[in-house]
Amino acid sequence: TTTPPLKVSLIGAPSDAGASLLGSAMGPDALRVAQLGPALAALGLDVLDTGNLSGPVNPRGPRDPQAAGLRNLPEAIFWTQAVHDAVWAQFQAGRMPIMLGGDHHLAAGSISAVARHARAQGKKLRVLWLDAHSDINTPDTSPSGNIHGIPVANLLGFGPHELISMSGETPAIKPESMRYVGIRSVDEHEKRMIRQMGIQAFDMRAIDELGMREAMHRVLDGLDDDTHLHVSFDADFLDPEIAPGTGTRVRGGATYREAQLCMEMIADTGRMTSLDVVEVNPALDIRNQTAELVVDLVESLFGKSTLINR
Ligand code: B3U
Ligand code: MN
Ligand code: MN
Repeated sequence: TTTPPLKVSLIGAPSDAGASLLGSAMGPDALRVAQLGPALAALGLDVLDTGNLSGPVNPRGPRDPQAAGLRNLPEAIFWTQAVHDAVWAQFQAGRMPIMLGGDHHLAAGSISAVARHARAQGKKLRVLWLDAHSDINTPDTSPSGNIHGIPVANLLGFGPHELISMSGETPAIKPESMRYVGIRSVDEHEKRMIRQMGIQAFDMRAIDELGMREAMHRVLDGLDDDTHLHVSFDADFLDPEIAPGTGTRVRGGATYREAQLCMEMIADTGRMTSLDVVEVNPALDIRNQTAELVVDLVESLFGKSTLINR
C-alpha cells in the first residue's frame, strides 16, 4: 500500500516589525533561494508555496507609551493576524502550514491558529520552542520594546489585547504545552515567569549535561495520537559560528550535529503537524549559508535520513 504524500504549504510572512535589526523580512525569499520547496518535494512531500503575505513595512518606530512601551505595535498586530488567518486557512484546506518569517513575533499568529485548530479537533497541543531566547517578556518587562521578545507571553495571555485573543480563547495555550530547547539568553523577569508558570525548559546547560538525545527524549515524552506537535524554529537556536545570518546571535548554541539529532528525533515521532521557521536574516548572512543550513535541518525534520530510504 502507498500512503498519500504529506501536503505542506509554505506561507511567507515577510515582516521584521518585531525586531530592532531589519532584514528578517527577506527570510522567506532566502529560504526559497536555498531551495526549501524543491528539497521538501524531493522527500516525497506535496509542496504548495502560497507566496508571501503582504502588509506594512517596519516603520522603525520608537517605544510607544500608548502601546505599553512596545515598538511598531499596529504593524505587528496586522502581521500576526494575517499569519493567523493564513495558517488557519491551510489547516482548513487539509494542509500542514509552514510559516516562513520574518521575525519571531509572528509565532503569536501561527501558534494561536494551531491552538484553535487543536481545540476544534479536541486534541492536545505540544509546542517546541527552539531558540536562544525565551521570548516571554511582557510589555512591562521588555528591556527593548521589541515584539519578537514577547510572543510566548502573548500565547500565555499576557500583552496587548489584539495579540492575545486571536485564537478565540485567552490564553491560547497552557504553560504545560510549552517546551523550550536551547535557551541561553533569558532576562531576569523571564526567568521568574518561566518558573512561576512551570514551563519545562532545556537550556544549553541541560543539553550539555544530558546530551541532546536525552533532552529531546524528555521534550517529546508523552506525545500520543491526540497531540498536535508544533515546532517553532528560531535560527538563533543554532550556534552563531554556523548560523551568522540572524539578528540576535548568542554564542554557545546548538552545534550542527546537535541540531541534526534534535530534528531527526522530532521527525521520528511522526507527529509534527505545523512549523515556524523564523529569524533568518539574509542582510547579516554570508552567501545565504544560514538559509542553506536551515533548509538542511528542515529536511531532517521531515525525515531525511542517511541510511533509511523513504
Ligand atoms: N530578551 C530580549 C532579547 C531578545 C528576545 N528575543 C530576541 N531578542 N530575539 C528582549 O528584547 O526581549
Ligand atoms: Mn525567538
Ligand atoms: Mn531568538
